[in-house]
Amino acid sequence: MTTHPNFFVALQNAFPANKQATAVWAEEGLTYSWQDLEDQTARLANLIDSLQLPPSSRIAVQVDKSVEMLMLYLATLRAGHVFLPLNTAYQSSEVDYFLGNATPAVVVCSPANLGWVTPIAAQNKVAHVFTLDDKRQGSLLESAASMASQHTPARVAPDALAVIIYTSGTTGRSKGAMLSHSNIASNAQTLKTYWNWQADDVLIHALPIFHVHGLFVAIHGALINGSPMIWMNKFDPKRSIEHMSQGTVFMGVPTLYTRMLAEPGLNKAATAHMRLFVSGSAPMLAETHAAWQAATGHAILERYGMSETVMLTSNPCLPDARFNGQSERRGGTVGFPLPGVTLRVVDEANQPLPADEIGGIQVKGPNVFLGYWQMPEKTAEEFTADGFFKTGDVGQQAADGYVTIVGRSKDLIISGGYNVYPAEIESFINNLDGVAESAVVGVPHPDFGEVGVAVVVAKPGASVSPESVVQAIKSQMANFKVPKHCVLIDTLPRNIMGKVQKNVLRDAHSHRFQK
Ligand code: MCA
Ligand code: AMP
Repeated sequence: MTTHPNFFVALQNAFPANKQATAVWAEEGLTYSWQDLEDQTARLANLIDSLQLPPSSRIAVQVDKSVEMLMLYLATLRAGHVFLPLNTAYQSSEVDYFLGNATPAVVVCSPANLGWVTPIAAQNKVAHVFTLDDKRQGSLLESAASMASQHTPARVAPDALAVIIYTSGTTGRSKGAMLSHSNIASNAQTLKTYWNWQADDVLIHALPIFHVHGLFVAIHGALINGSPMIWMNKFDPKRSIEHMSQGTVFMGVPTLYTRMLAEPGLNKAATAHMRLFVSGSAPMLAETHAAWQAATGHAILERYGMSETVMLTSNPCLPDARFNGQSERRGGTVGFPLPGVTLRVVDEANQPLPADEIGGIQVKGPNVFLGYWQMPEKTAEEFTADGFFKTGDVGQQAADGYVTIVGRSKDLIISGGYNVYPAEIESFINNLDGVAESAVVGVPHPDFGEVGVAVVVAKPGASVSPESVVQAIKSQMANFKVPKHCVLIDTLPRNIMGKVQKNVLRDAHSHRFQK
C-alpha cells in the first residue's frame, strides 16, 4: 500500500507485475500494454515538466476521446498539475469562459479546432497550445516523442488540487469543482472494495472521459485494480454488446442501457460473461431496471454521485453488513451511502428528518471537494455550518437504508447524462432580438430521459420564430443544450409572487415526446 500522496502513484502501484500484458484494447485494433501506459505517461509528464509551469497549473483539454487523452490525464497527475477536461460539444464562447475563469497555462485542443482556439487562448494569456486528435496526430505527441520514458511522480500535498470539473449553476456561470488527489483516491479505493473488483475483471469503457463518470468512476475503477479496459472512443449499442463476450464490467448512463435494450442481440447468452452493470449520472426508470433484468438476468447496480463529491451512494454489490446484510439492487433507488460517506436528509432548517421523509440530501466525507475555483462565497453557500455539502438533490432514506432521489431543488435538466441548466439557456434566449422573456423546462424523453423545451414570449410586434430561436442557440452553445422543442406563448404563467410556474409549463409539454 502506497503512502505517496500523488494519486497517480496509487494507480501505478496497482499496475500488474507483467507490464507486457494488455492494459487497453482500443476498438480500432491497437493494444496498449501496462508498460506503454508507464512510458507514455512519463514522456508526457516530462514534456509538461519541460514547460516549467508554476505549481498547480491548469491543463485544459478539449479533445475527442482517445487512449492518448487518458495518458494525458494520467501524465498531468504524474507531473503534479491540474487536469481540466472540457466537453467536446462546447463552442467558442463557452470555451472562452472556461479559459478566462480557470486561467490554464496549457490548452490541448483538436487540430480541427486550432483556428478558433488559438485566438481565445491568446486572449486569455494561455502560454502553451498543443493539439491532439483521436488518430494520435497533433503537436502534443510530436513534442512528447523525444522525451525520456522515465519520470519521478511529483510529490504533492494530499489535498493538492488534481482536477477541476466545471459544473453549471442554477444562477450565473459555470463553477469549477476542485477535486484533490485525496478526494479521488479515497473514492477509488472505496469503490474498488464496494463493487468487489476481481483480478480477472475487464471494463468495457464506453463513456466520454470529460466527466466524473467516465473519467473517475470507470477509469479509476479499472486502473486501481490493475484491470484492463476495452476502449470505445464512441458508444455504440451493438458493439458494446459484442464486447460483453470479453468484458466483465460495464458502466453507463441510463440512455446507454435503453439503447442496448433496443438491440435484438441483447440476451442472457450475450451477457453471460459479465459480472457487473453500473448505472448513474441520471435517474434510471424502475422499468428499465426490470427490463434489463428480464433480458439479461443481471440486476443493474445504480449509484449516485456528483462532480463535487464523486460517488456518494451505491446499491450493494455484495451483502452489506452495515445494512442487515441486504444485497438487493433495488431499481428506482440509489442504494446505501458508501462506506465513509455520511448522508442525511434534512428539512429547510437543515434538521435531519426521520426515515422515509422527503427532504434535501446533504453529505460529508473524504470524497467531498475542496470548493469552487475562485468562488469562496459560492462554496460557503453550499456548505452548512456543521460542514455538510448541500447536494441540491431531494430524496428520502428508507428505514432499511435505501436512498431514493425524488427530485431536485436545483433547476436542472439531465439529458442523456449531461446537465443542462435552464438559467443559462434562458438568459441566452432573453438576449436575442425581439425576445421579451423565456422559460426552459425539462420533460420526459424516451431516449435521453429528459430533454429541454423552450417557451418563449416575443416582444410586441417582433418577428421571432421557434426555428430562429433554436438556430441561434445551436450556433453558440453545446449541442446537448439545444432545446428539443421550442414554442411561442403570449405570457408565461406566474404565481402570485410573480415567479414563473415551471410546473405548469412542464405539465403542458410532458407528453410531447412520449411514445
Ligand atoms: C447527443 N445529443 C444529445 C445528447 N447527446 N441531446 C441531448 N442530450 C444528450 N445527452 C444530440 C446531439 O445534440 C445531436 O443533435 C444528436 O443528439 C446526435 O449527437 P451524437 O453526438 O451523435 O449523439 P450520441 O453519440 O448518440 O450521444 C448520446 C450519448 C451521449 C451517447 C447518450 O450523450 C453520452 O455519451 N452521454 C453520457 C454523458 C456522461 O457521461 N455523463 C456523465 C456525467 P443534433 O443532431 O440535433 O445536433 S458525470 C455525472 O453526471 C455525475 C458525477 C455522475 O453521477 O456520474
Ligand atoms: P453533475 O453536475 O454532472 O455532477 O451531476 C450531478 C447530479 O446528477 C446529481 O446532483 C444528481 O442530480 C444527478 N444524478 C447522478 N446520479 C444519479 C442517479 N443515479 N439518479 C438520479 N440522479 C443522479
